[in-house]
Amino acid sequence: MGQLIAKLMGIFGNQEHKVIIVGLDNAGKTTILYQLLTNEVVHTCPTMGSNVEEIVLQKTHFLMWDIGGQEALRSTWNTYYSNTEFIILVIDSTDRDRLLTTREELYKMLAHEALRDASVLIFANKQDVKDSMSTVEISRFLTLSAIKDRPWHIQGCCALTGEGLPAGLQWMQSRATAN
Ligand SMILES: Nc1nc2c(ncn2[C@@H]2O[C@H](COP(=O)(O)OP(=O)(O)OP(=O)(O)O)[C@@H](O)[C@H]2O)c(=O)[nH]1
Ligand SMILES: [Mg+2]
Repeated sequence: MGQLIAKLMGIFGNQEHKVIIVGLDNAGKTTILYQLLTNEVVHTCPTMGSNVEEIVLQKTHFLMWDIGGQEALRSTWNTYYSNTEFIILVIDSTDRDRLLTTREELYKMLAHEALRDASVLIFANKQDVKDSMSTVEISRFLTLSAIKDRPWHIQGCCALTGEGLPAGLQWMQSRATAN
């Protein structure tokens, strides 16, 4: 019965897709979440726990969990993993020094059993800043082309203006309805 309801909800587009927004502190995760929700820049403080909001695009419902990225909080990310369909990895494209740390966090997540079926959207944020790393540069460093076991997509964006965010959301929406 539960499965039938889930299927019918899927047909009518009301199924909720769980998304986790992860990435190092200061990457812009919370700014992205509220830019997507309100089309405005909100004043943020470092997230200590998480924020959760529902975002609907063309009848596709995403339940978005924005999780604090400070080092001490990263070990708690796995408590959010169950039933996750999409990982949004947010990268501060100006933060060359910590791209290696981001890479390590990415591959740790990809190896986690609970995220085995999750697709990955990478937002290369802060593209408005001069000399920020391009999506090509980031893709190479993260060796994204080696990820063969799941769909992934990288999108440059600026959370302050919202540029690039709809395109990323659109990619998730097309993946969500393809399944
Ligand atoms: N220039 C620029 N600044 C941005 C952009 N996105 C976010 N910021 C700024 O980056 C800072 C951190 O943004 P947050 O959204 O709080 O970062 P976070 O990833 O949620 O950080 P934690 O909650 O600590 O994990 C804020 O001062 C934002 O205004 C962007 O696209 N460009
Ligand atoms: Mg935050």
